[in-house]
Amino acid sequence: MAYETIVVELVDHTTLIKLNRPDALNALNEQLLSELCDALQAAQKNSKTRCIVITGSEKAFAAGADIKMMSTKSFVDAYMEDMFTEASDTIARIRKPIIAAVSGYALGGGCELAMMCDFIICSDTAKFGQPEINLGVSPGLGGTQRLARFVGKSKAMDMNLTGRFMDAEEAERCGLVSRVVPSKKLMTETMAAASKIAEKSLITSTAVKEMVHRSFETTLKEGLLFERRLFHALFATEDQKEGMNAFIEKREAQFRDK
Ligand code: DAK
Repeated sequence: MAYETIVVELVDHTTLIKLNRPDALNALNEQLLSELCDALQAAQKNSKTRCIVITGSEKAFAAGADIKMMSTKSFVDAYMEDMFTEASDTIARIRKPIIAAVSGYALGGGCELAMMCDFIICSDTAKFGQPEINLGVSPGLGGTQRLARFVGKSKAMDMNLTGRFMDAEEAERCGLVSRVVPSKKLMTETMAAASKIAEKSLITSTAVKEMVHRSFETTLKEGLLFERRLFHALFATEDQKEGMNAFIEKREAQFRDK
């Protein structure tokens, strides 16, 4: 598929997806989301891809869903088209690790897209927000749900009710992002993190992703059982033998995803 709103590149074992609607600060429209989903599914299928990075431009990761596209929609349009549900489900079904590299604005659907990734690395220029309330709507892709789980009720209420933006330092302090790096180093740091992940057994990184995601879906007791059972299952892999033998033999492990 030839893409018009994203740029996709395979760098070593990382599929790098760059949102590319500079005139609209990467606002998410149907075409962009459809191309993003296509690229993610292709990366999931591509045996060379072991990690995925989604990024935007220096000015904006994404300034939200496309307001111009949404402005004329009626309730019936939004409800019957089930706007964005397919994209949201598709992103959630990707099993390989996904990192969001955020510079500049990550607002509304942009903040929600970043939160759908497995973790966020941001530059010191990043600004996160759920300003939908200023448009007379609410978030629709997790801005009230994921944000509350990630940063707690008080901050989620503050962000969603006032529509204010959160800077990078606050985002790191409250656990929304895993690291803040200088703007110029955003892509090198993120790609280095992706390379680190790519070195691991894909079976293990897939299992770990599933385990952490399960922690948001279930009770602690069930989550711990799920973790333990998958942990037990990993002893059936050659990669477990290789990883442990490599440690004992004081050498780097060579994982083969077997
Ligand atoms: N949509 C469309 N165009 C946008 C846009 C957006 N979200 N954000 C920016 N742009 C466009 C601007 O209109 C402008 O285009 P031209 O006027 O040049 O044609 C261009 O990008 C540059 O923007 P500015 O001139 O405004 O640039 P500034 O540096 O002055 O300001 C800004 C940057 C990010 C502070 C400002 O652009 C801004 O406030 N943007 C809107 C942010 C926002 O409100 N985002 C939330 C959007 S609502 C759903 C699920 C999710 C959602 C909806 C439905 N369902 C499941 C149904 C999500 C909703 C949202 O995200």
